[in-house]
Amino acid sequence: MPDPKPLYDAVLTGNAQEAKALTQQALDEGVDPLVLVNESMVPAMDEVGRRFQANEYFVPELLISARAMKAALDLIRPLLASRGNQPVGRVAIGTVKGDLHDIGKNLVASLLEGGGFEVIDLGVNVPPEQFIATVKDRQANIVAMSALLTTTMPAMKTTIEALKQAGVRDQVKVLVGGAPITQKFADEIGADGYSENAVGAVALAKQAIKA
Ligand code: B12
Repeated sequence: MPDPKPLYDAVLTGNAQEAKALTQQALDEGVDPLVLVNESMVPAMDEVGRRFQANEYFVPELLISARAMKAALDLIRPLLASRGNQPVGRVAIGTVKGDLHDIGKNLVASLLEGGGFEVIDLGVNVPPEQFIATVKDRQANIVAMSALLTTTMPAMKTTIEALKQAGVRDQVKVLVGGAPITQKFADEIGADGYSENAVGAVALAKQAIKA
């Protein structure tokens, strides 16, 4: 394992070119892509969040760090996806209505692909109707929702209610996640599963398919 600090610093300071180059170099040296995610990239975004909260970083800094994270993730995503074998289930994943954060959602989507799932990524700001249409038209058997804002957490509940109204709630397992989400909240809104990270999301999805 190379020193995690240079990639951490590149994401933290929003140096996308450097983040990409360091990621490519590490991958060429045979470093496990998940090590890069877990030891450099996610901790860097955590520090970005801390600085934002402490008024040391503002939205432009958030954006350039997110861009650097995305540049590095773009190199990692295909490698995670190619780890899978047979499709084990079909997941409709999206960040809920009103919420534009997609870094965690993209990570979950990549690992699910790596875990052998077919992933239909609906993107960000996804209204309930779009989840419902995907369940109906594409026979998704898992709905995975991400939310990063406390103000958009209720959209998860709204989506579950809408799935019920549309008569498709029983056809799917609903998984939820994102920094402000807790197991307690997941239970309260009637979700089938919650995980605090992307690795756990894959285990959860596999369990959900079996149940
Ligand atoms: C990057 C970022 C942004 C970027 C997003 C870029 C992008 N393309 O995503 C930009 C600059 C656009 C942004 C905008 C805003 N942001 Co912002 N942002 C962040 C930041 C720094 C990092 C988020 C992140 O990517 N984390 C890294 C990923 C890997 O972690 P994650 O998303 O939690 O995902 C992991 C798990 O949660 C889990 N997971 C995630 N989804 C799912 C789904 C399932 C099904 C499962 C099982 C698991 C799972 O697995 C993931 C991997 O392990 C956070 C602070 C933080 N540390 O969380 C603030 C933060 C989320 N933002 C915040 C705010 C306030 C905003 C704005 C309102 C700012 C503004 N005034 O404009 C806007 C809102 C825009 C909108 N409508 O969505 C606040 C939210 C506060 C709150 N209580 O709601 C935070 C917490 C910052 C803070 N400390 O104040 N933001």
